[in-house]
Amino acid sequence: MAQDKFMSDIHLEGYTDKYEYRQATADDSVFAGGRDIVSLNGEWNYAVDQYDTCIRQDWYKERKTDDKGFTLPVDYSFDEWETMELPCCWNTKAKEYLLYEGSMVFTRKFTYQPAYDEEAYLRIGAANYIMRVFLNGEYVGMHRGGSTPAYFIVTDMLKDENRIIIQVDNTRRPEQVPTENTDWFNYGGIYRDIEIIRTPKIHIKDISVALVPDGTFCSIRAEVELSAPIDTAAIIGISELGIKETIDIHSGRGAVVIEARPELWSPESPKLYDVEVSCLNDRVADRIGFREIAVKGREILLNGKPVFLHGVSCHEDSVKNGKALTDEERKENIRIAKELGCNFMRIAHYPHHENMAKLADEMGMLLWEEIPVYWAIRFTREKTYYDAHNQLRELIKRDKNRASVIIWSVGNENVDTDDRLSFMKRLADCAHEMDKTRLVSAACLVDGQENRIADRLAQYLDVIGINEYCGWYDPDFERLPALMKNSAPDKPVIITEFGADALTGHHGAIDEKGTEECQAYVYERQIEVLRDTDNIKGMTPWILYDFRCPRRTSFIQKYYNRKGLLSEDKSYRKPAFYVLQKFYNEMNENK
Ligand code: GCB
Repeated sequence: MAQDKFMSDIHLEGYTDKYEYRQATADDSVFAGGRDIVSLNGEWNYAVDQYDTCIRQDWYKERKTDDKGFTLPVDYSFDEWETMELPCCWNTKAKEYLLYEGSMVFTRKFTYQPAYDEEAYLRIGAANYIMRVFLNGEYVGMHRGGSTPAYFIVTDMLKDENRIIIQVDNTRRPEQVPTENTDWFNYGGIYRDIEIIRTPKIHIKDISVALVPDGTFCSIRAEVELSAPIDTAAIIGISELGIKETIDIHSGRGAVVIEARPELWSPESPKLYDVEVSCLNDRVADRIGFREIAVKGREILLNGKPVFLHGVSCHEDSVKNGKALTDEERKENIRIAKELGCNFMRIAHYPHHENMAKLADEMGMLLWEEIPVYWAIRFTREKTYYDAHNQLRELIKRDKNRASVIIWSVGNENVDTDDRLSFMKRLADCAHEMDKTRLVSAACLVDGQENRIADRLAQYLDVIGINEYCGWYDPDFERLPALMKNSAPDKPVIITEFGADALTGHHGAIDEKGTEECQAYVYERQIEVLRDTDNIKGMTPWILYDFRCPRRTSFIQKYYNRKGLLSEDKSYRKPAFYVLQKFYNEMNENK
């Protein structure tokens, strides 16, 4: 028997198939605000598991003896493994892990006091890209997608003393979202919080609270979803507005529209209200801002007034912490963007930590959030669509109560083929259907032949994002005014990218690529054209600071994309920073 098992472990090709079921999706999430939470962050034992032996041999079963009771050899020793402080990206923890791609196995023990009549959700904020979770000798489930949270109900598996094992696999694969080829670093690890969310058995599963987007700013809509299809009532309270309303719940769902005149949220005045929802013996809370974002003709309207989005793009990247930024680093990014004169950030190219939107709510910064439908996705593969669709839904569910988030982006720079069009139209439709309080966009390519904005996806978007690199990949500057002249989109356009590489301290002539002077010159020329183009309603130049990038190997780049306005450690502002700052300041003064 043991011998048979050994043979199947080493010969089985489809060893991952047995873990394809119980995939956590957006439908499994639970609203976490204001709840009792047990953190599992901290020291975990770990091992690099390059050959996936953990899942080939089902280590989680901790099989110690064979059928006859003889002791079996094992290939792991969980509690003697080295430890790593989670959450983190393993790449930044030791030199030998910097370029490691593959599987790592993490495990720890923890105590827990199960309560009567409770539900316990294990939430993992993000693990890149596939994770498989095991608890107390059982398979819990798996999750796909490297930047959105996974939720698993573990109520019946929890004991006083527990052993959890999480296998994380960050192998790049062409069928994933993103694919194996991106212009950013493929960090690995469990790099966002690991926690158990405790709720009553019947509980509030989700709440959505927002200003009714009808241009009158005088009502708030609250929607509640329960974990069970029962008839009951919930109560929403916003004490600062004197609101305490009953929400009738039928078959586990209910909504109410409440007359209210909240102070409107904006980057200049980021007013937030404490909101509470209770139902039966459950209660959740959030801090929510009320604002309206809309498009009228070629204008973007914030709270009914035209707004120009002075923005900048930003990756989730840090020299020290990879994608596992600290809140202090996130605040610093927002602070620097503000110093630049920004009211808007494009947080590219995947969902960043949810605290980014929470901090943007508090500090007053509009956000563009994106899913990693990036470059050459397998647009014909239905399972790939399902993955992208689920990541989009997980993101919208996670951040839908954040006033700062005004745009969902369904992708970046995908060639305009029929297959791509139908894939991304479905995503845009999904975002529109799930959320009536935000705009939907994508960062599109220019039609290079015709030098026109002509992406067919634009008809399904509220705002057109355009990446153009005149003065850089497209060295002829004259193509930029021509592009603007050739295009007459009937919607607002945001230039979601332009830019140029510059290595800190590298000087030369304006036409010498990679110098600070060349980058500043590209910014000057771009601004000259864009400032006078009527339907450009925003821009998010590429990018706030240099970020790690394995594709970039020149002596200027040294494995970094150098299009940052600041150096990778943010200690140095390149001259282009001041060029953009001057332009934004002028615009802000002339408002
Ligand atoms: C782009 C991509 C972005 C790259 C950038 C570049 O168009 O959207 O991910 O990093 O260009 O630097 O080439």
